[in-house]
Amino acid sequence: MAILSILTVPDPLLKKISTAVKTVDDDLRILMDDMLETMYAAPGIGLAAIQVGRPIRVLVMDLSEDEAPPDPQFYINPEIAWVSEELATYNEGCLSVPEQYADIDRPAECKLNYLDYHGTRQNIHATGLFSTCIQHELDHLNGIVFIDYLSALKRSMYVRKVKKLVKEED
Ligand code: GNR
Ligand code: NI
Repeated sequence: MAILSILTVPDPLLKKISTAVKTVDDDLRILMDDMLETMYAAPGIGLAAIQVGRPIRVLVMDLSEDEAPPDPQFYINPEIAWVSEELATYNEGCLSVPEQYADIDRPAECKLNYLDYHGTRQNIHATGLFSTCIQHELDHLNGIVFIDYLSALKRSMYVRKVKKLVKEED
């Protein structure tokens, strides 16, 4: 396994629309395993392939509690089939916008179709943090980062802070 480097805003790749996966094979599973390791090391609760520079429709997530055993989840070609009218607000963060947070409203619940680690079709009904996180990850596949929901002024402030942070790191 390998830890991959995570792109941060304003990297133009983060605006790219990711393309559907054609075949679920061992090469893809190697990438998903590396993404999971990268996400755990960050640490984060979700990661989209575009965040490690691969514009394909693949996500990994793990929402297990700190003390609980790991619960890795893999989503390939996820599609939203339904969203609730009711919204929920969550103070979101993003590994591509390190150390910055903002309250974002999203549908409280959603249903999706996807392929799992083995390429088998699955349906799921997501609520709570799971619903928020999967919608945040799905946005990445469509070139959207949570700061895109903020005012232009706030967004540029967040980008400036991230640039400074990244500069201080090297
Ligand atoms: O680690 C993450 N935490 C988080 C918190 C609230 C809402 C969404 C997220 S996802 C984020 C990891 C990430 O950037 N995924 O794309
Ligand atoms: Ni993110």
